[in-house]
Amino acid sequence: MIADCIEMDRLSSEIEELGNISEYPLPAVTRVLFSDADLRARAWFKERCLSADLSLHEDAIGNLFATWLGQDPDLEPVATGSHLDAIPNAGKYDGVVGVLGGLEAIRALKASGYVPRRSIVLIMFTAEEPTRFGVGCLGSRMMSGVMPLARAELLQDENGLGLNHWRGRAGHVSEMSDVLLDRGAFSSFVELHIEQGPKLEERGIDIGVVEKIAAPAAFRFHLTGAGGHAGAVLMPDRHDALLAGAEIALAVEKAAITSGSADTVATTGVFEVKPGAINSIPFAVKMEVDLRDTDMAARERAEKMILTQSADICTRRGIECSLETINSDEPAVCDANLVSLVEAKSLELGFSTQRMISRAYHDSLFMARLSPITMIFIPCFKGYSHRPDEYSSPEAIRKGVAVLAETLKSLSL
Ligand code: HGY
Ligand code: MN
Ligand code: MN
Ligand code: MN
Repeated sequence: MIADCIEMDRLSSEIEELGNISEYPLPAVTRVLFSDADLRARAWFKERCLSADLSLHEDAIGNLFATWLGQDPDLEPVATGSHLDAIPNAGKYDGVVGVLGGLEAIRALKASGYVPRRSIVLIMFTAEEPTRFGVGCLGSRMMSGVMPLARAELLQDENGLGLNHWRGRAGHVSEMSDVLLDRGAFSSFVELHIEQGPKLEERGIDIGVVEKIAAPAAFRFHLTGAGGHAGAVLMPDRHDALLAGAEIALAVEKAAITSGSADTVATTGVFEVKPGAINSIPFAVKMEVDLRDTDMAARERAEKMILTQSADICTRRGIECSLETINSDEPAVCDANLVSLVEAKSLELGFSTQRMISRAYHDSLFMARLSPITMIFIPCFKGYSHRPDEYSSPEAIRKGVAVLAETLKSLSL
């Protein structure tokens, strides 16, 4: 049995080892795109792939493709993968389970003596997290053409440094046009990931089979008020950017709650105030809003409400408001045959399964534009994620890896 060839001790120690490559003191993990920690993690992972006799290719922005060549290498390969970058103060499992678990699935298939007809490619995507440039899934977004090259060239981090600066510093100097892949570049893509929600653990379910992936829309507000002396300016004469931003943040929450869909979620995750002195009325706010739903109509209703309310708030308070849409993506529907295949493999292995939607976005959201996709979810502790106490047990991970290995075998026969 392939499952008997999974070496959980090795995989668990690799997850621990990778967890130690971080910009934050442990147990928090941070690996922002092309930071020193990210570069160390990438080098470490490439070593692991080479030890598993996989051939490596990196594209112009550092998407890494580790390939197990099949007997018929001209056929479109089967792909799996996820990300190793991590937002500030994150955990050890988000993305990592799909990358190291994918590597373990391939090693177990090799150890079982299986020889694939189609090549199997393990992808480590660049910048699934939005931290560096404010946009998530940069690697898969560019691979699938959702992010045109011209737009990617304009991206800048908070210090005004662009993608060319950072990719060059990481040694990726080939033509950026090599990132874009054609539809059909892969025969299918299956991503293993922690659920990042509490459902599987609460219900004691081993495997979540993802049918739909919620799509994010993200907005950046720049609010400009009058500022002034905290003692001298009377209340009726103020144009306080922070209070306008606070009202907008509450309007964001209300828009999600009243959208008519329980799956609409909205978060004001970035809120920067200037000048940041106790005796100075805030004259400027930068705020970023993340809005999601699998139901586009509900998401659009919430978006409309946010935009209308924020304009009213700023007019009433005499605040200048400039609004930028960072991204506004379509949800992804997973391929019904792949969903049934993952379900069947799970049941053959004696694991319980549940079909579900993904509230987090993933690289699968954009890989869906290149090939049929689905995702395999495993339970995580209380659904916690993007926090240092994120956790999935070795047994939960082993089950996910076993299902992934069997699925990759079926798809590469
Ligand atoms: O935000 C997300 O859904 C993903 O974890 N980057
Ligand atoms: Mn994440
Ligand atoms: Mn993730
Ligand atoms: Mn994700």
